[in-house]
Amino acid sequence: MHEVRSYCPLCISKCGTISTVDGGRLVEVRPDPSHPTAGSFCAKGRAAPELVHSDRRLQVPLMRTRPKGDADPGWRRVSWDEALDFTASRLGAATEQHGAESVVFGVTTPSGTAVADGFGWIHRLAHAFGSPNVLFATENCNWHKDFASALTFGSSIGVPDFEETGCMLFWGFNPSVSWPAYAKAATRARRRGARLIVVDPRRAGLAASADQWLPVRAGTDGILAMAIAGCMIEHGWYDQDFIRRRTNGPMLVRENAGEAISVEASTPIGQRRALMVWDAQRRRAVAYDPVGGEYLEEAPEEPALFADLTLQHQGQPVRCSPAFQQFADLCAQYPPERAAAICGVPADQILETARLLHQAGPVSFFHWAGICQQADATQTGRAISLLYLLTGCFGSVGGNRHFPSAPLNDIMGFDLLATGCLEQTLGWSERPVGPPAKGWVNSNDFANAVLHEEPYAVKGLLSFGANPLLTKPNIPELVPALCALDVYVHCDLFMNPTAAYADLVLPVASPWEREGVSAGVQLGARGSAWLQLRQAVIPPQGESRSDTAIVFELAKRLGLGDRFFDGDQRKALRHLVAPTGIALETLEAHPEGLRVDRSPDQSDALKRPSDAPQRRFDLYSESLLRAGEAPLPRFDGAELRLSERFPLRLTTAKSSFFCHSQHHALATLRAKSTEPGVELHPELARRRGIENGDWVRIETAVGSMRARARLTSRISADTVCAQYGWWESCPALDLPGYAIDQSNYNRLIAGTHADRSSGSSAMRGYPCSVERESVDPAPSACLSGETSWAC
Ligand SMILES: Nc1nc2c(c(=O)[nH]1)N[C@H]1C(S)=C(S)[C@@H](COP(=O)(O)OP(=O)(O)OC[C@H]3O[C@@H](n4cnc5c(=O)[nH]c(N)nc54)[C@H](O)[C@@H]3O)O[C@H]1N2
Ligand SMILES: Nc1nc2c(c(=O)[nH]1)N[C@H]1C(S)=C(S)[C@@H](COP(=O)(O)OP(=O)(O)OC[C@H]3O[C@@H](n4cnc5c(=O)[nH]c(N)nc54)[C@H](O)[C@@H]3O)O[C@H]1N2
Ligand code: SF4
Ligand SMILES: [Mo]
Repeated sequence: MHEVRSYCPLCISKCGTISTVDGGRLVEVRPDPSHPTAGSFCAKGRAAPELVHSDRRLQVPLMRTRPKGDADPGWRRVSWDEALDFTASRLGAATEQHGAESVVFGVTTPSGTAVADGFGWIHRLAHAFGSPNVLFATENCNWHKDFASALTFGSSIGVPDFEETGCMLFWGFNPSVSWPAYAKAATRARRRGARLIVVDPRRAGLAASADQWLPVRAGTDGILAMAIAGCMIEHGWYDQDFIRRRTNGPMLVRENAGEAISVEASTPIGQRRALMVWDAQRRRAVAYDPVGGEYLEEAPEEPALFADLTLQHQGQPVRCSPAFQQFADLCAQYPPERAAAICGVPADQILETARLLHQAGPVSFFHWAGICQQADATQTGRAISLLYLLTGCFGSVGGNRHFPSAPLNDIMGFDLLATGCLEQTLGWSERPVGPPAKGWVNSNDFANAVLHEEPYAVKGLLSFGANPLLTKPNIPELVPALCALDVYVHCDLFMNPTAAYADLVLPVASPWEREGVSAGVQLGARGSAWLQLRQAVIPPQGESRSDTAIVFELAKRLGLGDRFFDGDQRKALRHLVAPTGIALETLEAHPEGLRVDRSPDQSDALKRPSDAPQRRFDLYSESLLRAGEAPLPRFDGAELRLSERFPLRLTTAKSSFFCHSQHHALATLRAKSTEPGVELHPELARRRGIENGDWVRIETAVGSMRARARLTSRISADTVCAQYGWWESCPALDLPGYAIDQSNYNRLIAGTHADRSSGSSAMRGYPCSVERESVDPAPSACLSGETSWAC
């Protein structure tokens, strides 16, 4: 029996752990209090031995022998050689006939699985292969906090400086469930007096003791953010100096958020496009060079934030005003009372929240999936970001910051794509500033390309995890698309309803059977600089192999070995950590991790606009304007409308005991949450004749699901919060599974209701109805879930 210090890789929290191994078996995983995650932990981490030694683990490669859609796929055990040869030759054939982009590579989420270990290599394989297309749930997951935030900040939203913050704003983010290390850090901040504001239709987690819990009606967040921002502006509760100096708020823009007024000007390094700012004292417009970050004539003492102007521009009179004023005007459309009627948050709370943000700083903030799954996700994220700009705290002590992390080599392999190839990504032409800009494809575009060859044919899918039939909204198109593929290879620890459509399923080693590198846990200076090599503590179960090993083997067979260190994973690992200056052997000798502080010249801080003094934050987004979107947040009717038939707002949230559609077969976890549940307010339930524990049917215009009613007054009265991800049975507890059209939340959502700029689907705020089921759903053949896959 021995113990190994490590971290749990099952979710974003990456809690420090100590694993106990006995006779080749993982017997216990417990928290490591000395790790930067400070002893955070959860039931899933504790259940890791059950996951690792589950008798449902895939043990050998399985080849389909019967047609897709047949209830019995007729899985045949094949050797790895046969499996890898099959994969390489079928992917090769698709490329020969239809081009490399006809093969899509899939990947599950690194925030809710351990696929982070292979994430970079999987992308590298796609790119070396010549396909830009990676099917990845980013648009509903991390896009808006990590990438769409660049539309405002030029970077991700960064991390809250928990140690110094005066006030935390959590918007559609419940770390008590989704990121225990953050919940712990936030709780510590609370103990030393930091204030907390939570915007969530449910009073979940830390919201229970927040200074302000804003019970927003699901899907109406953008308007709420504008209303709070409006109060701050009206009362002067914002950092005017920051807006003047650090944002493009003073830039003059044609009225109604048209183009910025620009002129060609000569700068120290040549002719460049300059923007104009109004100097109120001298009553004249002054040119400003946005690239150089300086005024091209005498800088105004106080650049105007408000001014209604008519300027002569290119010989024409042009009506314009500072971008900030136009933002203020848009906010003023939502005075607290009006916003209260739309969002369900009382007007006095909107005002109090504005006051708190002004008085209790420095303010830090975080938003996540509550925002990322809305029909207006990009504009909503922008509205929250602009509200945050008003506090003036981005990048400063106690605000949101980018702490340096250990530098790793970039292995994603974008440089391997031929010129023009990335632009071929499915969805690029519709969403040039969205996930396709990084090669990430959503399930709508994937299904469309398979079924209709638009914009070109897709014939192959090689997926590393993921279960889109339970996690994506367009199941009616996805099922036929999966059936229509020439080749679908799925690599996973477990069989799942999506993998059941594969031609070949490959067994993946669990994270306790393989290595992984973590470059930081996004917690303060110490946590961000924490570099840790997670070592395998037991051998791969059965014939399973790590994702990375599968990638490296396939690369060799595809003739791409030279891009993958000729299959030498150890060399690859050395390459990955080389920029840290720390030898692999040193990392191995420190399984608990070590802090890697970078000298300033190593720091990539200057690459981050938030830290580069000359770069201004984009209060007004020219990138969105160029992409045909609103450069200042607007919410003109894109939100989903309620109706008499569907008068309630449907939403969803993560479970403490499961990640998405995983883990439901693990007895200790399933025992804590036995059936798909739906949270309802008692008042709403009473009106519908629903009692606690009743089965209810939730219905939308496109589908329905069954769930068990859980009455709670900790939810906004007309929001319905149902669980997702239910399919798997748990024989150990004699609990059933569910067919994909039975208790599948995502059957309730139309794939077409999506954010224009990111493609995020409207899984939050969807119009629905709820009725009591007259009869309890009897266990039926299809309740076995796992075996009834029909095409
Ligand atoms: N236990 C567990 N942890 C996980 C995961 C998991 O599946 N299980 N998944 C990981 C992944 S991939 C992700 S992306 C993160 C996500 O982490 P979070 O964003 O924290 O997760 P969610 O629970 O989806 O959403 C957060 C909150 O948004 C609220 N919400 C719902 N609708 C709305 C709305 O319309 N507006 C607002 N303002 N709030 C709303 C929900 O009630 C919920 O409390 O969690 C990661 N961690
Ligand atoms: N209704 C609703 N739908 C949602 C969400 C929601 O909040 N509500 N959240 C969305 C979000 S934020 C996300 S990120 C997506 C997630 O969507 P998916 O990526 O489809 O996630 P999972 O359902 O967790 O499926 C993960 C699969 O990958 C496998 N797996 C786990 N670890 C590994 C590994 O290391 N390697 C390999 N090869 N496989 C592995 C698991 O066994 C499982 O089969 O779901 C989205 N869907
Ligand atoms: S929160 Fe749970 S699942 Fe996530 S890393 Fe920590 S122990 Fe693992
Ligand atoms: Mo996610």
